[in-house]
Amino acid sequence: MALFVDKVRISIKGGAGGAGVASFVREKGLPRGKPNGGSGGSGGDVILRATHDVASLISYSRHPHWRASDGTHGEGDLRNGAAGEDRILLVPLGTRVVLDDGTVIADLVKHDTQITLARGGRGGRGNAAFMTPRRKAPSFCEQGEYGDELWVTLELRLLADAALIGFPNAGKSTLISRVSAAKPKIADYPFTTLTPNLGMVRLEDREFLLADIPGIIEGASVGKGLGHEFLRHVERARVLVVLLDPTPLQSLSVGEQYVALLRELAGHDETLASRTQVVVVNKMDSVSDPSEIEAWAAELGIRVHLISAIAGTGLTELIHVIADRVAEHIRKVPEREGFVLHRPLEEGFAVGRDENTWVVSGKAATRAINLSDLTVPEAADFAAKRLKFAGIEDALVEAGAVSGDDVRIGDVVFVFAGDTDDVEDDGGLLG
Ligand SMILES: Nc1nc2c(ncn2[C@@H]2O[C@H](COP(=O)(O)OP(=O)(O)OP(=O)(O)O)[C@@H](O)[C@H]2O)c(=O)[nH]1
Ligand SMILES: [Mg+2]
Repeated sequence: MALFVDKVRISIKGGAGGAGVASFVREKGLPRGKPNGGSGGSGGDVILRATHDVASLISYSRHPHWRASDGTHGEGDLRNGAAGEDRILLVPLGTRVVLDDGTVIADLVKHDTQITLARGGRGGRGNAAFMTPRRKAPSFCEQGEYGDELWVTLELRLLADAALIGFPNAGKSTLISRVSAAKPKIADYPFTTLTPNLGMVRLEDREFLLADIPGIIEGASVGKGLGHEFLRHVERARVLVVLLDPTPLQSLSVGEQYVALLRELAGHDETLASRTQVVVVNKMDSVSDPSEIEAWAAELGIRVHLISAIAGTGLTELIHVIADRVAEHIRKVPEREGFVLHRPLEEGFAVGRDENTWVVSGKAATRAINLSDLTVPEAADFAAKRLKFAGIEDALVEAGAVSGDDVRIGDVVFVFAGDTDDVEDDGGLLG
């Protein structure tokens, strides 16, 4: 049996940027020539891309950890490192991306739409990049940045054109096996179908994608049976095919089944109650007196299709009717909408307090001190300038930091030197 996986939580990580390098041209007679350290390559991104070539999320349940490759380090002679390769994760159409706080950041319903989930780190610059008229021989360089790291949940909602809705045993799987190439398990006990089956129905020049989902029972919308878990696959179906069973296998009459099924659909999602319906009574081969069913159908006032999935009666007409309803819906709602939230880059910084230490977090802050060796005075001066330039020094003063306080940024702790007007002359705020 093919496994159907429609929800997985995965860990993703962008590649780390390569480090820059500090090196110098070797010239005869000179201790140090011009700086020629190259920059590191950026890390690869982790990208999620929807495609109709993939049917389930199963590969992700087997391998929950995905990362893009790292950039390589810069080298002397102005050679820059190579960028890390992006990692592209293919997912089925209808995949949503949910953050741990419940935010849905993407709903990929179209072929080839994608979202960058984790950005790779920037490569560090080599010392050649820090050369200025005043700083002719910088001896420091930058480290590479780490890539973004996060967990997301991928949730699949099938994009079937029509979905079969019915109580367990109604004959949903039998029907899909008769009208498509799908080969689901069929048996005379409830909950034979545990995961959705998809089948492409083709007749003459028409085709539509039909889904057979596990049987729904009363209370499904509040978590009873298997139905609830799979009701979300019904949400996007253009047409609901309500399949009723007139045999004593069911404790409810077809009329009662119909009312109960609609109640469960509405309980799950109100818009489902008004979705286009095709109402079908199956197993007519085992009904000796159809008059009761016909009377109910007349009372209902909508067309009810009487079929036998096993005997094959009424199936051609039913397929045409479903195809008509699907086509009507496509004319009204041509393409189902998806979206990708463009999350702003977290470039800013924030000042907080941890016991007796000021803590500055955020990319702007870690970038400012992302240098190869902060014990080198030249690098420390440079970092101090960057902190001042990024407004971090002012923010610390505003928050109440005074000279002598400990400040932590990333892994580095230093002593705050107060509001410095000219960081270059007084040694900077890195103590
Ligand atoms: N007499 C008769 N029996 C049928 C017909 N269609 C299905 N059945 C029988 O009904 C029983 C249930 O059929 P399934 O197709 O497994 O039903 P289902 O709706 O998929 O059931 P679940 O997967 O449990 O929800 C099986 O014993 C079928 O052989 C029909 O047209 N006539
Ligand atoms: Mg079934």
